Amino acid sequence: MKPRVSPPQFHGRLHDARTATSIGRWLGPAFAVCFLTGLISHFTQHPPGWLADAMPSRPVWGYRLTQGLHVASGTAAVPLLLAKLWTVYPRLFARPPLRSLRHALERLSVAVLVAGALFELATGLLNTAQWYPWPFSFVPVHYAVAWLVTGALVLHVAVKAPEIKAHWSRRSPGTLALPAGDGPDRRSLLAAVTAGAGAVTLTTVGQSFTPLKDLILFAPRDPDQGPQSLPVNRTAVAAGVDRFDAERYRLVVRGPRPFTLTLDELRALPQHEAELPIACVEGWSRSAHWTGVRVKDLVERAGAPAHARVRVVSLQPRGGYRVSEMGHAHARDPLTLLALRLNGEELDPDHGYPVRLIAPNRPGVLQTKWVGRLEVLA
Ligand SMILES: Nc1nc2c(c(=O)[nH]1)N[C@H]1C(S)=C(S)[C@@H](COP(=O)(O)O)O[C@H]1N2
Ligand SMILES: [Mo]
Repeated sequence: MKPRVSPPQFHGRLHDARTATSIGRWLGPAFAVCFLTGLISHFTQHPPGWLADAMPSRPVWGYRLTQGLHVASGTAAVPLLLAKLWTVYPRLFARPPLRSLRHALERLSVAVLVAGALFELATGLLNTAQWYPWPFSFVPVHYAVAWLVTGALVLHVAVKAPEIKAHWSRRSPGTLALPAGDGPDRRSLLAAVTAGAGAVTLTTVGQSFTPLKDLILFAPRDPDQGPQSLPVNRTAVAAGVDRFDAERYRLVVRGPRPFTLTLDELRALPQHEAELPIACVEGWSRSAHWTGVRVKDLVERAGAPAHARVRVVSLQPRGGYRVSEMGHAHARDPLTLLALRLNGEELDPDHGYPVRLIAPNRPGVLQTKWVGRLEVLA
């Protein structure tokens, strides 16, 4: 390719379309996986009406896998994106800056792509660290910008298709014409980028893929840390439910045949066990052993029709996660429990004492703690 855009200060042979394509080979799929798993997460948490009734409760590990992939692909994309930006940054100084309307539009779309991609990776990464140093609400903004980035990315790939095609295969005709030494340089750069992406993945993915948890170096969460070997996002004190009176506690079940249960009555009901993960949207996940009452038994006793949705309301006075809803697949799944015990002990206050919801294939944000009420929805 003719170096049409590089002013003389950029001699680097690696600032070229071939290197950009080689990195894009990985960066593109990382963004695609991140976007698709992000969509899954979004629609799991905010399903439109028709979808709410269709959300499957199996496989048990479904959300853990997709959210683990979301955070892992986003994390791996950080070194890939930085390398890609390094490769193409001389184009920032292209002269003349705008050659035509088409060129102007192309530059604008790349600007949107770069700004949006940096924004998504930065906010996502800070979110995994539970740090929200911005004045807007993370979820809707992260979601909206994801569409912007994906649109700009599709446009970018379409515009660059001829160059991508020319450089995609490992031995394109151009290779032989390159100056000696270029091949090894490029290979070294790509090896370093691959090693960087691999290293950040291996040292963080253990936060959700627990077989690799001993390799965790940079992950904000150690899945072992926390009461009863399970991490906590919001503690009982932070949620304002720490002054709890077991004598006065009642589980209220609303439905065609409403009833209430004391804590002792809950304990006296048939208890069931389930091995289920908490899969937090922030990227950590941990499996645990839960014991409790089946939600199915409670809603059937309340006279719920087979396809009824169920709302779970916490004792927590305020906060975004005090209420969650589930479709009939979750409500009727034998593994969906109002758990009273965790790993063989009564729930720790921070895990939702006296009862918390635990259901298969469900994001952590919807595993409501300190449950005070179940409502069968018409
Ligand atoms: N009432 C209530 N339930 C809640 C939350 C909350 O803030 N309030 N946080 C949710 C989030 S984000 C997660 S990841 C899980 C964490 O459960 P754990 O603290 O027992 O691990 O609880 C969920 N249940
Ligand atoms: Mo979470």
